[in-house]
Amino acid sequence: MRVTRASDIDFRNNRPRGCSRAATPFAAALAAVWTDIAAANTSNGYNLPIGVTSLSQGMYALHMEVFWICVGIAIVVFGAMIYSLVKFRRSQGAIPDTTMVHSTKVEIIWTIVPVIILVVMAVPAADLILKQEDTRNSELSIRVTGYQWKWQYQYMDAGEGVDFFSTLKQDSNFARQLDSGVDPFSVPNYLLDVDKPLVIPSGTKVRLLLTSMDVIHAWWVPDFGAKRSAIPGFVNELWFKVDSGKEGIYRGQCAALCGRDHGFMPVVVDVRTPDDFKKWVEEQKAAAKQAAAPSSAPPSSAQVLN
Ligand SMILES: [Cu+2]
Repeated sequence: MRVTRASDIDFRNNRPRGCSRAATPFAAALAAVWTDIAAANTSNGYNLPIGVTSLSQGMYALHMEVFWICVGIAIVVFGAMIYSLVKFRRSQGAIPDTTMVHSTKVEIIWTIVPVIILVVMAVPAADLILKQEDTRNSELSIRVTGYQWKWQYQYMDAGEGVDFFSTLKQDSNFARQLDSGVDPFSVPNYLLDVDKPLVIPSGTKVRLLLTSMDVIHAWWVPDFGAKRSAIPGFVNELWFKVDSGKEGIYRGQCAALCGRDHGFMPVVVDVRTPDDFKKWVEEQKAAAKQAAAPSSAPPSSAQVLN
């Protein structure tokens, strides 16, 4: 089946590109949404992202399962309702049945059926929640601290000693200023880019320990199915394991209204292969060592005079 993408739709005319017949905007939009749902296409914002971790894929599967149950319920309920409205209308000579005021059989059925539906939804949901909370056997821990309005990443385990802040990238920060004169559409990844992203290895169970130094923030990357509050005085845990072969840049945002610049503290994660990650850690440690080492250069004349 051909997958419809956002780029395939001519938004000015609200119909698929190359469509010679003038379809109504609503019908075209509905057709596009339906095609995307059927093809599990999540690239255009109509649906949840499937993501790159087992948790995000589990969330997507659960979401679709509940969605189809809702579609089934809607068809049965609205079908019965519309059929009854049409078939038993007064103009057709329908006579109301005023004798049936109670039916134990019907009451048992409409109690048991919803209970079964709820259990069918609750079992996989509980299973997924238990998986989300299971941070055992993580291979890399990173302490994440929220500040108004930036993130600090402090590595433990294999990355012990690596410690840096991640703030909004300069071009986005400049463009967002009042009367900057910069068209935000000209800035790549406007408000979704940082000076120094969090770097993690693929195929590795990464555990984040989240806290905050001021107000409540929330660390959120939709493609990881990962979102948790960073609360002052508490340490919350969160884990994800990005599938091998899914290396790349993933973006998210602070998801708790945390003050004036809440919209300006994005999250960017650079997922690398374990070998590339090891190299990156070594580079960071070498750079930190160099920065901390006392200068071996002879003092300048100005320093001597002082
Ligand atoms: Cu925040």
